[in-house]
Amino acid sequence: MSKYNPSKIEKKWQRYWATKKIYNTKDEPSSREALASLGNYMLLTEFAYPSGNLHIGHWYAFSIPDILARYLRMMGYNVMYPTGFDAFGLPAENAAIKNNTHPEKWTKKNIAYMTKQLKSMGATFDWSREVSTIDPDYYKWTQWIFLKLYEKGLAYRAKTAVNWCPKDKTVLANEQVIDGKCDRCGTQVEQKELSQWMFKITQFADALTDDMVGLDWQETAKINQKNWIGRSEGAKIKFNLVDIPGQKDGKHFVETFTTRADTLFGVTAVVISPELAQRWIDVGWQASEEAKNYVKSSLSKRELERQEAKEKTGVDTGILAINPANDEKVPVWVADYVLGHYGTGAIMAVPAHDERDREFATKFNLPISDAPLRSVNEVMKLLMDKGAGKPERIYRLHDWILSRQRYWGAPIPMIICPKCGYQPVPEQVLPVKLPPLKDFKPADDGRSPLAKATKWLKVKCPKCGGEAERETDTMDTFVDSSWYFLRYTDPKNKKEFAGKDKMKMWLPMPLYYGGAEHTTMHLLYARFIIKALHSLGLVDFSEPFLRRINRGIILGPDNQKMSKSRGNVVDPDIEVKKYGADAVRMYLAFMGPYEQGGPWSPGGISGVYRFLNRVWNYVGRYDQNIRPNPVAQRILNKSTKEIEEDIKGMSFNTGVSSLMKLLNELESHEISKDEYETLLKLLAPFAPHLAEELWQNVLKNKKSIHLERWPEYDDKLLSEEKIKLVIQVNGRVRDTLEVKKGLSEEEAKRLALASENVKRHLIGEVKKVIYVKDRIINLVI
Ligand code: ANZ
Ligand code: ZN
Repeated sequence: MSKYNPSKIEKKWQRYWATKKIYNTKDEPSSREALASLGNYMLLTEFAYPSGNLHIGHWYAFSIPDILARYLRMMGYNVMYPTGFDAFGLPAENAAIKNNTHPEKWTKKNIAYMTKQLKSMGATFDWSREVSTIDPDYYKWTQWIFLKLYEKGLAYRAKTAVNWCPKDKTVLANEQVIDGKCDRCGTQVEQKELSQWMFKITQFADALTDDMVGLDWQETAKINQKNWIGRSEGAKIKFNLVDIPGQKDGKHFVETFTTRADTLFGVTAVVISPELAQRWIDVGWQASEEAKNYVKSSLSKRELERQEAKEKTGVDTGILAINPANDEKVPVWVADYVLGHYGTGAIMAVPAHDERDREFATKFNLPISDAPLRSVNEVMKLLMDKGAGKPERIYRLHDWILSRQRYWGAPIPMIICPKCGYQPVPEQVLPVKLPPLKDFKPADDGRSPLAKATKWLKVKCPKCGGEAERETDTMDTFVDSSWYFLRYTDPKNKKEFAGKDKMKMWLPMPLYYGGAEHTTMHLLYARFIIKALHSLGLVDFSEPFLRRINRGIILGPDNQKMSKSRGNVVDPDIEVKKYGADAVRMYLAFMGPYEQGGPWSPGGISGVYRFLNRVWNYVGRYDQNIRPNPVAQRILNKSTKEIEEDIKGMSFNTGVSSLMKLLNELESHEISKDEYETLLKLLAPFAPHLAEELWQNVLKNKKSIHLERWPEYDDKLLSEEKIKLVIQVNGRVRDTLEVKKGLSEEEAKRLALASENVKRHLIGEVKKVIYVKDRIINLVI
């Protein structure tokens, strides 16, 4: 037999699988004759953005879930494992700018190249269902969904404090600001007040929090998302103000948010945020120079910087507030430890019970009251009777700012008429196509480059027919990806984003793989969009992803994050050339628990490669004329169970070890055709090309191994498994018996006593028996 040559066989089988379309999923339950279908099963890995090249992380993301996809197919499920490209958005556009090309050209070129690379993985992708978010047939529905949300008031435009990235020259959502920096380019983000399009995600804040209970997600992912939404139960309490210099009437108040209404009698100050102070200044409060300067300098600081400051700072405003509980007058201070965009932007300070307030009071010599706590009921009743407070829930979550002042995105389908204001683009004329634009780079004035597409810009107002202009902002790319999984169920539909009958067959999704960084971005947005569509009656379910698995990260051989500058980047193309796709896939599976990832080891992959060579060479041991071998059968039976449980439990690494152990055990035996076939089927999900080559070319089977049924194991055979039991007398080995696994102490003792060799050494009575199940029995005399 020839040498194992993956580069030769892998391409060949990839072509064969594609021509035979064996991974194209039909909507109706599978009718493959050999398989009784167990039903539809959609599993998905987050689609990639066309960055240019597949890195090893992509391989980890896509080829490992493919093991499960293949196993489920062999079990008889009608499996859909689609993929596509998240091709609009900042990352693609920035990369294009860096490479001095146009985003459209760049993106399309990369999609073509990466598709080729993805195909070299030998995964079970159904390419007939591919979606790409830049396809007008796709973004037509992104725009349509926007319009539906707009109709119901879930999309709106308002002036708001926004994160502005000066480098990318666009607004970012809160989720896209990591430690005060732009998630895309790492630049320090600035705060601005701008009018933007927003989605009312906060309307679903409770559902997004509460519905997580029923989801099978990693606990850390649930906690992170819950904290991000940050529901807080408390009360809003109103403090009337005594006097404000420069203000005419005396009817002013400040509202505070507290989670500790029971501490109301211990309030010794009201503290407002610099943001709120600025609003007071804007409406005519004549603040002292000191206060004005303090507000100004605070506002130039980042929120994080303010929160992490070692020392509390602040200025007395000179204004007094009246505690509604006891009519006591307390000073109003402005201090930057109070955040402008949380709660009401003002607090009641209770130094006796709150750490931050205590630091503040200590620094500025404010009194610390020893008033006793009251019961929350008592306090709430008092406040409600006076109309000075009510229970309130607040959230850390803000509405999702979705407009971007960038070219490479789906245009927001709105029209601005000087007479009628904002008007939606009529549904029938969707999509609003992105106009070709040579000068697509972001502008310094904060206006979208689409303003330069003068012909495209001019449009008739759909309401009055007068001259109007199109909205020039495009949508955040997370809008595109918030619904793409729906489209896989019905990718060619011209009338709907997906037919309800089709969605019913596949969704909600049983299993979704992705990166941990998406917990507070994509996963949150997609859950919101589904809840919004559900509330509009457009989908039948309110949670898209029943089970979620965040994969680990592949590190460089030096145990560090891979990066060009460190020179520790592993290029999958090179590894595939050297060892073949099967070895790369199998090594990635073998590396460690999927949820942990780990460092790439050159020794590790060559070890897996040697194993595949051994499988290849083992074929020489198979002989047409060999009869079924009960020992080999028992070994295979046990391994089938082990490997099946490993795959089902996502323990792919132990699955590979089980395969290795299996080969070790089999290598000392000759096996029949049947047994050899079983071995190949167990190998098929892990090393699909090698298994196919041996299956069709050596065993001369006519159909693909990937259409075969997964081997069944016999539980009875497992319990009849034999082990070697060591028999000792007074701690010295006197015999070894091959016995049934799982013997009771009684049975073991009976067998031990029957051994001739043991009998010879048994002088006297057995006083004690020490029995270690399936290993040792020691008779003490
Ligand atoms: C009085 C009090 C007494 C408070 C006490 C706490 C303990 P969470 O759970 O995070 O919602 N707070 C309210 N708005 C704030 C803002 N904009 N910036 C900074 N702090 C703010 O925390 C709610 C508590 O954080 C509120 O309850 C308030 O302080 C403070 F013994 O009110 B508390
Ligand atoms: Zn009009």
